[in-house]
Amino acid sequence: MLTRIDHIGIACFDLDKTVEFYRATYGFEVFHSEVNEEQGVREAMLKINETSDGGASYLQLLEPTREDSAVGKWLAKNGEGVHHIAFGTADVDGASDAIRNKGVRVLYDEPRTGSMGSRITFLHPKDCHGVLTELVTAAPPAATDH
Ligand code: V0V
Ligand code: CO
Repeated sequence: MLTRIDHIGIACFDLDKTVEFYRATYGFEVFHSEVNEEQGVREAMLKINETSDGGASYLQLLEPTREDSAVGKWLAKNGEGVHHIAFGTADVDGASDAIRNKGVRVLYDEPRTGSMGSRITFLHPKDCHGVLTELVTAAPPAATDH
């Protein structure tokens, strides 16, 4: 059902400085960047590796675009660090329903738009042993415009 780590979401105060740290320290380059106004983030995706199901794994660096966003609130409380993990699945709708039926709170009734045209939803961290957990179905290759 869940076939890879799609990404690890890392909250930061200054996206450009954090991108530069990952480039200078590890040699990771920005694969894609965008602003997601609905989620209140400016983000950069650094591709780490391809995966056997045709997808890939990324680091997702996140800077809030407003203080009252999920990442803005989290940063004010915790400072910079790992904000969420995201599992990749071919079927985010089916995975959401299956996990909801196990009694875990799925935050959205329907998946919303994520990075690179993906469809995403989140599981409540209080139901996941303290880990904000995202489920992602990547856009079909032709729909990815980066
Ligand atoms: C909050 N809590 C967390 C947490 N955020 N625990 C672990 N990891 C996190 N990231 C805890 C917090 O410490 C509180 O625990 C409790 O949950 C309630 O938190 P709160 O500060 O009162 O905040 P809420 O309830 O207003 O919001 C928390 C939720 C919110 C998880 C509901 O952050 C949310 O809707 N997140 C989903 C959307 C999101 O994160 N978007 C940004 C990434 P105590 O103190 O009560 O014990 S966008 C993205 O990933 C994209 C676009 C993509 O991948 O493509
Ligand atoms: Co994410």
